Amino acid sequence: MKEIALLPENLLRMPSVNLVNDWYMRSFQEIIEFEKRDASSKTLEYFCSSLVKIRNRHTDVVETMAQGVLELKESHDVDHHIENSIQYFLDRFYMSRISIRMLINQHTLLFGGQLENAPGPKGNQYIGCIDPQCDIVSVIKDAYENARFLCDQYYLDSPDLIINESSHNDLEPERGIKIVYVPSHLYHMLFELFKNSMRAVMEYHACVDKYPPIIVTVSKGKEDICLKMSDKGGGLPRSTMEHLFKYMYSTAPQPSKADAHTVPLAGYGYGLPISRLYARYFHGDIVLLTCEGDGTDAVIYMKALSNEANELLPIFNKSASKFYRSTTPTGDWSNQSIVHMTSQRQISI
Ligand code: W6P
Repeated sequence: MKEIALLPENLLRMPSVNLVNDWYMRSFQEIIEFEKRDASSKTLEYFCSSLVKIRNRHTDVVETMAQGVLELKESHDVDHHIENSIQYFLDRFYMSRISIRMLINQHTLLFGGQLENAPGPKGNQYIGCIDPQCDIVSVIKDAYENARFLCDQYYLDSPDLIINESSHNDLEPERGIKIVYVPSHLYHMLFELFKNSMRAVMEYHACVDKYPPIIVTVSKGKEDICLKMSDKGGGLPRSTMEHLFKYMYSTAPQPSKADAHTVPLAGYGYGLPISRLYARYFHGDIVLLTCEGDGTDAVIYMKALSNEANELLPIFNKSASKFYRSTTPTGDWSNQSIVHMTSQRQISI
């Protein structure tokens, strides 16, 4: 909330941004109420139902902030500095939202008494929304099938999927790579990448009715688990690549929810930048490599060792607030090692 207050003034005045700010104010007030209470079972029950209410209140935060950015673009000139501030803010804001929603999900699943930590589909013992034995290939197939359904509806056909598994660790079996992960996060990233790849393949090969398959290679090394999705969708010019993860660039009027089913693969939206945040949240990443005239490789990196896959969180401090006045990269993430990758200068507080 302190960081929202540092946003460019023009953006702060937009009605949608105000609405989001009000949601946060109300939720914060509701949460600090619990400071006064004792830890009776009645309080715990009420705490759970408050969390559910807060989660529902904040369901449309991403769309509403996007609307706010759109309102700004339509009413004001947006210079580089403002665009930078918005990119910086939204990355941190959505990352913070991912982590808070993860905590709310954990709490309500573990203490809400709905599921009683029931075994997952294959008898797996989920811990809240974490699957300690997340089967990567089945998440890939699930995301592919659902993206293909949309692709078939829109283009009346879809590219096939080929999955290759390879393990560079001789001690590991070649098939069935498992990982401690939140399957819904992995699904979100894969679904987004599949939609982009499918659209590219269908548009690029529109004249011939034979479509090259999308090939996903899953590999496990000592440090990383890598999921490489290769399409032959003709790629993109290198100059457009840098924009794919930008919120300002991706902000176009969204199709209304009512026509969502008629334009299923439309627009990049916020899908790519938010997918990359999901990957980075557990110290992974998403990287795109494109060859114009051929196709695109998208790689999801995940940490192979679960003890390295802890949360990466934005923190609010003097360095963070400085950013909104200068565009110098500053050390304002909870994990300092990320600073080495993003800037030469490291500023400590
Ligand atoms: C494209 C553009 C793109 C973005 C993200 C993932 C895959 C692809 N393929 O042509």
